[in-house]
Amino acid sequence: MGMVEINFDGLVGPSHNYSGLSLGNLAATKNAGKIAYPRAAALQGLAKMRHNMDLGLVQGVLLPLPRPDAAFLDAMATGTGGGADPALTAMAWSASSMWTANAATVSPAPDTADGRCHFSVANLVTMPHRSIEWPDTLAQLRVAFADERHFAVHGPVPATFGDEGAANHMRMGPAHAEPCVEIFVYGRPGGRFPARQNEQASRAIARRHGLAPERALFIEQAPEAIAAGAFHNDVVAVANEHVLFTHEQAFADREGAYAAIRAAVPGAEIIEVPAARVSLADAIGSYLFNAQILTLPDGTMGLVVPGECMENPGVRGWLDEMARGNGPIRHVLPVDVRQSMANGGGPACLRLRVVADPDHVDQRFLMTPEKLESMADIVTRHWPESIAPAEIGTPGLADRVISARNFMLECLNLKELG
Ligand code: SUG
Repeated sequence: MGMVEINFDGLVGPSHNYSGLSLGNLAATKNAGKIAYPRAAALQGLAKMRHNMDLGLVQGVLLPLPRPDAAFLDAMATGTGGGADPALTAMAWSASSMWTANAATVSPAPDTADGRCHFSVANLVTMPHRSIEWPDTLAQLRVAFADERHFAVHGPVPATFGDEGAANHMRMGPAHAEPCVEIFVYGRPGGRFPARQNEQASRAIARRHGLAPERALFIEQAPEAIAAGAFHNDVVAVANEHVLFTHEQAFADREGAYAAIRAAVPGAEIIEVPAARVSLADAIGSYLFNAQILTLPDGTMGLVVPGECMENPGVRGWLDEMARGNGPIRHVLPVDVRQSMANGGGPACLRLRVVADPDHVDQRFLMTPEKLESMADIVTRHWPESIAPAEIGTPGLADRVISARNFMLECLNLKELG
């Protein structure tokens, strides 16, 4: 088929819950302790996949990791019964692997020295509940992208340096299948909230992926953006081909960042949303930038935004104007991912972008309309309808969560991930 962008969405796992585990993620903190709806959450995610498939795009999926994480509970020498530490229990139950933008950093084949698509699984060390994801994520990536003629899947960079994957990485250039410039955005520690992406981690990834120095830019995220709740760059900026869609306050040195991008990417178009039109608080509250910019089959671009953007008059007004204007993004496409949004995960968090020939990927991870229907059926039959905080850690629910995932693995013929 040739190289295309494939979005690998994380299927929302059956243990999806609101435990407020991410300091600096304002939505997750605000919704801590609420009742979660895993079945509705997974169906919303599947509907988003269907939406993008209906646009004529190739869609992939990554599966939830085994939860509760028994190996973690075992290593922490805490049981699952009465005396267990509730904080550790919540970590072991988190369905946070749904946000596959944090699974890995991906450098597609046209950008790398050996002409293979490179993956580095993210260590996610800043948040304890996320630091336990990478071994199972790595195992899954090694199955999905097993063909070593086309893919190289690396382990994490040392835990000394926090790495949160593609959420802090953008790629700009003439077209997905052509050599592009990779932009790594890192945070400087010392602010009110943790800076989750360390510059050294980003630089190590660029080196191990074999990016030519002139094809890698390293840009500091604005400390005020992190302090306002932009715990990843993809909460305030997103890029596609020659287009960067960004909030005015995304980068520490705005002018310097734009100049570097314009110098490295011929024809770069920067769509900046001024703070005077949409404040940082409104951008973060609506998740305007946690959007997918998709190149549609007719060559135009569409912006897949969370439905929440339509509820904020300032954001909506800005989007309406943009779509009517002469710019490269002509279609605004709202989707409902409210269950994920309440934990700080919008449309862009839920997907890992890979540029590859779909024929080279393990077909079990590629969606078809029939597969989507079968998966929706399993979710409807086996995913818990709701999870209240008091139920987290109970043996009955643990059994349901484990067996729900097993049904899905069976359906996709992926029992080796068990
Ligand atoms: O790491 N939320 C995730 C949201 C990740 C969003 N990803 C991107 N921006 N790409 C996080 O903060 C909350 C889970 C809880 O609190 O139970 C959580 O992990």
